[in-house]
Amino acid sequence: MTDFSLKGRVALVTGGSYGIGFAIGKALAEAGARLAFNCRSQAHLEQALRDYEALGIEAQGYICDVTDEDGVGKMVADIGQKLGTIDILVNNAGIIKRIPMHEMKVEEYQQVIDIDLVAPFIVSKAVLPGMMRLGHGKIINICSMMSELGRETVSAYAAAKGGLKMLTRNMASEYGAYNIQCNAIGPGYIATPQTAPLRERQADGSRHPFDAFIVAKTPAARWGTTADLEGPAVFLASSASDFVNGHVLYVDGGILAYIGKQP
Ligand code: NAP
Ligand code: GCO
Repeated sequence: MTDFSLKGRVALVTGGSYGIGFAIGKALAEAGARLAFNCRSQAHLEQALRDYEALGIEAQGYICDVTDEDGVGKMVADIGQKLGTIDILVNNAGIIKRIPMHEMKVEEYQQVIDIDLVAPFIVSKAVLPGMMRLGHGKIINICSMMSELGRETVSAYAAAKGGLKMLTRNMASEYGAYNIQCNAIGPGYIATPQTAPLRERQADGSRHPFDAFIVAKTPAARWGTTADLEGPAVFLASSASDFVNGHVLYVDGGILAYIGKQP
């Protein structure tokens, strides 16, 4: 019988305080995993702990910037002490900066690359030895439509998410022999704080042009919700996906398959 249970597993979701990370953390915990998450803000951490508790989930929260290799190492060690060796890692923490490339500062480009591409390397590197000792592991990187497509103003983000797709494939190649599967989820356009600027009502009360654009580009004719990502995350975190490796599972309502509704 296919097993989607995560009972007895320890999961770390980076950026699990709200948005997609919170939903994935919730889903993994509801499937039986012991949950740890991190973020940078004390206020976000405290709110997330209350939110998880309201769902009956006892989560271990950490203030840790995923770009801080020493801090990540200390967090992974503390999780090992408190919950056990990490079996499941979701590299979810990420930012975007929407700036025309010719106006973007190198520091701004670098910050997006550091958080969205270098940090998944840092956190994965910290958890791999434990997974290798366990003889199993699941790493799920959160990619994007921008792992496949470009658009104006998101050069740093697209470069990072395109790189994250290939990091996923390379980790799958390098660690498959240890029974560690590394896959990615590629969300479409999901209603979270990160995309709120793209959905804001205009001064005259009309819909944001990008909002209407995305709905027309999506066969499902809607924005995704964080709940749409919960099942795919449990699948890739569970033994049901033990022979799935190096795959990017696009959860996009069909955007990548569709030329878009005729105007
Ligand atoms: P979000 O609402 O902005 O949430 C980002 C989360 O990451 C927050 O918990 C934030 O908490 C944390 N975070 C950001 N930088 C961090 C850092 N340096 N260290 C630790 N935690 C950090 O974003 P989201 O929409 O949920 O997106 C989550 C992931 O999905 C990102 O990788 C994003 O690129 C990707 N994605 C999003 C969409 C979408 O449409 N929303 C689609 C495809 C992919 P703090 O601010 O407290 O650190
Ligand atoms: C943007 C959006 C997208 C989404 C997501 C799509 O400005 O185009 O923020 O990048 O966040 O990555 O999959």
